[in-house]
Amino acid sequence: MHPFLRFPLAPSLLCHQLTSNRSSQFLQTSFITSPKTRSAGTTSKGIGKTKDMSSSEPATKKQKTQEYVLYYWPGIPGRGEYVRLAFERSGTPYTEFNDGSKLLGILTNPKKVGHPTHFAPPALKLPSGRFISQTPAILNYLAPRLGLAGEKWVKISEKQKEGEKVEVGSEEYEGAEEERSTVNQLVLTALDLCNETHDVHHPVATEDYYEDQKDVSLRRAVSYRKNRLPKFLAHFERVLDCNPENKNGNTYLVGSRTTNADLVLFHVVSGVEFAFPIRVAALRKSGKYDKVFALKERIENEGGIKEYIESGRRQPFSMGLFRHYEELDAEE
Ligand SMILES: N[C@@H](CCC(=O)N[C@@H](CS)C(=O)NCC(=O)O)C(=O)O
Repeated sequence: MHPFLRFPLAPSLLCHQLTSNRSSQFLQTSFITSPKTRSAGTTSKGIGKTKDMSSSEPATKKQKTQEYVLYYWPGIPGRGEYVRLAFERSGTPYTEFNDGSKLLGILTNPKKVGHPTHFAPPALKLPSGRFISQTPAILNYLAPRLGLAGEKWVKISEKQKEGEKVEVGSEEYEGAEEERSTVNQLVLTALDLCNETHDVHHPVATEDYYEDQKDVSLRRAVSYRKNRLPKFLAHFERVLDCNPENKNGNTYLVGSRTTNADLVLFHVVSGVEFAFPIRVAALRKSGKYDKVFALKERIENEGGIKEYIESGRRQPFSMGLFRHYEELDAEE
């Protein structure tokens, strides 16, 4: 039976995890029968209020909220996780709307979200009521506001707090924008790796089952393991290596502080390690990508992220973007 017909209540594509894998019945069931809301719990920083939004109607575009609301599917970290990490690292309050039965209906309805409507989650509702979708667009918006766009934007924000103006077009402003664009560039490359990792298990059609494209998937996995994954890791290793601020052993992709680029790479490498544990162990052992793995370990232990992981609120990888299929993994 066509996957869409099996889940008439479900939107056509749920990050490809709900409709495209025969072995993810638990996700399918939980989506249809009990749409859950995952709201961030309380942490030591007091972020992520435990507001249950599952039964409440989402605010419309005209209603202003006090805080950011992340609209994303329930049950998987997915691409929503990249947005969560930015909030968690910076200690920024946010809540989530995770009612899978309403999500696409809201995001595609101009009466709910205004212009433009949205293709797919994640989407972020800003305190103004405006919605933004596309993971990198959301991150690029948040970066200067959350101190994750690099040192130069942090300095500007500090000045602004003191009431000092930094003019658009000034050397300082342009320098900060350039740095922010560099962060965005690296975010996009890390997300390319995320997308390619996903495409290994869905190389033909996102709406079809993995089992129905397994032959191509097995071929794609060889190329991914041998060529693509090492190429991406080598790229990031080089970036870490040539950052002059890393001379003392630091592992920042940009400058000398954590940016969205570090957070996204951290999550992608974690996901790749979940999906391809044997291959990643071999790549680790090669010693060629030590800085990339050191970055991952650094972020795991950084303020905000450490507490987030320890809180148990960080959802485990399962059958979302990053999936583990034994037959796709090998040492080389
Ligand atoms: N490029 C978009 C991709 C968004 C996306 O693929 N979202 C998934 C969930 S992670 C989805 O629900 N897709 C539905 C679809 O592609 O129809 C982004 O980075 O946000």
